[in-house]
Amino acid sequence: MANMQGINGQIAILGAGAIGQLIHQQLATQINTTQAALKLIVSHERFEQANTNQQLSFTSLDGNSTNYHCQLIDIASNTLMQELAKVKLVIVCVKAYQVASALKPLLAHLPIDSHIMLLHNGMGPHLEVQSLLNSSSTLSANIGLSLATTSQAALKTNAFAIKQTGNGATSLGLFAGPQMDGSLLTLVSRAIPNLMITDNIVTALWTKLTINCAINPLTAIEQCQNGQLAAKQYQSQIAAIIDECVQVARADGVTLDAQQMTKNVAKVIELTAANYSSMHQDIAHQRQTEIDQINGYVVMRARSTDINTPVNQALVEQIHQLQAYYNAHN
Ligand code: KPL
Repeated sequence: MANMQGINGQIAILGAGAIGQLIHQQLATQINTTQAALKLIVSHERFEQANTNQQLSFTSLDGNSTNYHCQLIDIASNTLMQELAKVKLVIVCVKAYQVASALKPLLAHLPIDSHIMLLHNGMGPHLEVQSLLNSSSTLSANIGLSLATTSQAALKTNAFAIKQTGNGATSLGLFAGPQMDGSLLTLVSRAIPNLMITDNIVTALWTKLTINCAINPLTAIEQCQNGQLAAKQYQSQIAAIIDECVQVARADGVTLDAQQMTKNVAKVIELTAANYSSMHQDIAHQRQTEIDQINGYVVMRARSTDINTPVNQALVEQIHQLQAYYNAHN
């Protein structure tokens, strides 16, 4: 258990989705919770569903379930500002399209020596948050920004219960501003299994983005598990998606090897064969997807270059059409 005397401040996780709850559980096992150092900031609707003494339920990969206490904070509560004044690290685990709007109202209340860590699928919100930090006030400009990407996976079985479904690696690195406090970084490294600290987090994000570009929209459109993409019929489309990603990444200053990326995508398809991708699940449940922060990010970054991205563009359009269809029928 980490020595909380050495940790000057508190950790707040923003977002109680599957990954938010997973990271909460992993940190909770490292922190002496009687010192109330770990909080979970949730939407007002989610808070209303909770008890004053809410328990979270966690089922591990080997099927063992545990319940543990969690201190919830309502994002719309009057006490939020006082709570934020004590926070030294905010781990943002909301959907990619919610990151900037969820963080914006919190920024002015965070201490100047605090740190933000983004952990979500896709890319783009890091640029929005960086510009929010630079434009909001001189104080916010001192807040450090780290980015993380994870191959861990979890499924929400109800509002306050998750089941872990995958235990891959997580990469974490500083993107802008001062580095995270050393004791917090040690705690996060101990809590999250297979965590790699990298000084090139943007390359790690582009690598994961390319994997998501190849797998997520195709599984959503074909309504299939990840494993079905191993079939021969998808290989030329997957190769074309990867090729466009590699070209745009290069224009962004990131070198990815197309052959290696093809192997990585095939490996993830194999390792997660029985899983339904997050975009498949979003489409199946008629929710907003992260398409604009996945293939849409590649298309957007290509616009200022002479690189064409017709394959990623077509996937963005197909997913937009599916979303528009159910939005119009709900
Ligand atoms: O990250 C994923 C997702 O579903 O969003 C992959 C790697 C495709 C695993 O399902």
